[in-house]
Amino acid sequence: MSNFVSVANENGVAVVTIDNPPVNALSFAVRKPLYEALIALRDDPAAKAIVIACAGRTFVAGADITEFGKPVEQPELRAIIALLETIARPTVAAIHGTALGGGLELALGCHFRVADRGARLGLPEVKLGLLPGGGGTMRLPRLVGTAKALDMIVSGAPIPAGEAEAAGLVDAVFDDDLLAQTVRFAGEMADRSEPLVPVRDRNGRLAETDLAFFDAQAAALAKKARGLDAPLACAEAVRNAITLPFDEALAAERQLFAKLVSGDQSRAQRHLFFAEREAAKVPGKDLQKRGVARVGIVGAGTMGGGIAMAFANGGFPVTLLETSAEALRRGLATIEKNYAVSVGRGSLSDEAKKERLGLFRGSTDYADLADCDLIIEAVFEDMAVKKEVFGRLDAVAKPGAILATNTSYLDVNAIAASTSRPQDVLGMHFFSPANVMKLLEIVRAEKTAPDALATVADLARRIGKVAVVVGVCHGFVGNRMLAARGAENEFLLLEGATPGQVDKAFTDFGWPMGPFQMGDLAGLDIGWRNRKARGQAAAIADTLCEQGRFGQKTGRGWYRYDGGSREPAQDPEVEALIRAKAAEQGIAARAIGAEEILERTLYPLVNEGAKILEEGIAARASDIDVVWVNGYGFPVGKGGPMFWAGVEGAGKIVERLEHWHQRTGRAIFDPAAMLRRFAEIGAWEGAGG
Ligand code: T1G
Repeated sequence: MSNFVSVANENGVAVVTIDNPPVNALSFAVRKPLYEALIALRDDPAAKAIVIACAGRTFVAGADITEFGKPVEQPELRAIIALLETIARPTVAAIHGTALGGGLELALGCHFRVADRGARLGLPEVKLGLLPGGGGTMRLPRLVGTAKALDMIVSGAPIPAGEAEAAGLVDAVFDDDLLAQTVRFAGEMADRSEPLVPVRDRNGRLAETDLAFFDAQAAALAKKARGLDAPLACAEAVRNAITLPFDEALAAERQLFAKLVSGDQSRAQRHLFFAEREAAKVPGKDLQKRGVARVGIVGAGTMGGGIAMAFANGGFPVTLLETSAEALRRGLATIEKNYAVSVGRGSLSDEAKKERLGLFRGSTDYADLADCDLIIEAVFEDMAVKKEVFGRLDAVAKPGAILATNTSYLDVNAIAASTSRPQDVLGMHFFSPANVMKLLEIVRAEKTAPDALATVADLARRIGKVAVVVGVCHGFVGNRMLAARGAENEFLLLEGATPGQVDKAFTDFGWPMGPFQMGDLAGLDIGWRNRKARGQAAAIADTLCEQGRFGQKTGRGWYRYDGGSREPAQDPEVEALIRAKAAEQGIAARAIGAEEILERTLYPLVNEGAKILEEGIAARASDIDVVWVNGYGFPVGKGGPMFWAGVEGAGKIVERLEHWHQRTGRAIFDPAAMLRRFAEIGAWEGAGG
């Protein structure tokens, strides 16, 4: 056989083992010997049944994503599955870890599937801008029904083995000894007399489908697609499984797949798949991670409470410190309320809530942080307050404990310098709500030790965060670029655009909401306080705040929110204010289209990203994409600002930036050298592309 596929005989049952670390991806190097092994076994009467299993930590986690966009080498996965379905002896997939994408499709080509209790099964292709291309859109509905299949394929979310068994996807679940149990199971199936029916011929569950209900379900899911093609294609393919003969539907699936795989959206989402994995890598060979068993949080406010929940959700005991018993009581009460809301929504069980709350230890005494391996400060955003806290942490924290600040803007080097252990100090910039938002900017200060960075990057994965290591500058990567994206907002309004027009340009581009609606959601008073602290002004926004228009929380901001609704309504008072401010500055209104709005907001965003790369604040352009997609809602189908710049055309971006620089003289339009270089060579130089 080959290094990647081996065959053994266990009591007359042939066990085919795939071994392609780390996740047994179905690369050509696996497909070819697998196909050959199955052909040999098909024609080998000695094998009374065939088991397909995997070595290592997981069953097949899908096709090899790195092969997409390249010429396809035969045999394809489809051919292997078609061969499997011709085998007249029981075939059984033994699933442990994850069976995802092409891996689950391979298992669906078997007569039976058995799984380890801890296994998860799913078709996540939609997260790569694709759809299951190995017959999953028509074999899965035949086992679990069309409603469940549609939900699994359009969401891409895997399900646990127990749920898969209840849904009819797997035939048995074992708590241990998977392979031995599977061989026994396969032997029993071989001894049975019932005819073997390939999944492709099981139409019972399809016949149960209520097409009207299905179409309504598909329409509701399509609404959430926000310009992404893959979810719609997924729904269309599953509908074909209901309405068309198997082979016709399979051919249609292939066409839909071919269209998606060569499209910009899937290229963008595949870029993000690898970018997220690269972003968390800390340079340095075999860095020993420090042990982290207990986490301390200083400050039980909105951020501190959310961060504490993120760690408790990850199974970490948490010590939550506050300045007074009353503040502590309030903080813990908010945490309990948040968990109760999740229980109410059915996204958390009562047991899990109790378990998580059991992980919290409240305190008002710094000494209680002495046994923490990581302490995160989440207090008021003021340098003097931060330094005072770090001075006290320096006194009580044990040697080797990592001290992290959750500052969004302040100089982490200065905070580190206020301790005797700057090598143990770094930034952990969470995004609100910290127990929900996936992004974590890990801020590397000048003296931060690489093992401290590696420890925190690994921790981030364990609490379900997407981590990006960034350098120290004002606003780090995300907030610094956000300022550049927003710098033109007021000018656009003064020159004739309305908040509604600007926001529509953004939502049409694929953002969940535009800058003005986002401002109203976050609260306009936050930006106002920051501007005042930095001696900056924004004529229109400052006036709105002076009038008490802080956004949704006061029912009025850039928009009106009548009767507590969250739906923004245009407000003629705001438009009158804008025109008055423009008149004060002698600016006449003119028609401003969506293209100009995006040029004057997204091109400076990319330009600032290029400057950040030049300064080494971000190690790779793809890191910036991960920040913006996971922290600021940049559309996944566009791959992030730096990837999008490649699709949009760096030459065009430079030319238009120069146009606006000449016209306005504003520095945000002055093209960065790194961006000009990108326009020349078509790649972000010295950066991970
Ligand atoms: N192809 C190529 N490389 C892969 C890969 C894949 N499918 N999955 C993971 N890797 C690499 C990854 O880049 C990383 O590399 C290493 O493996 C460990 O991954 C025809 C069209 C399985 C849950 O979408 O979700 O099948 O950084 O860090 O956290 O219909 O990997 O070490 O160099 O993520 O333990 C569908 C993708 C493909 C699943 C494990 N499958 N993988 O998570 O490890 S499309 C997926 C995952 C398809 C068919 C279609 C996760 C995981 P490096 P990791 P992990």
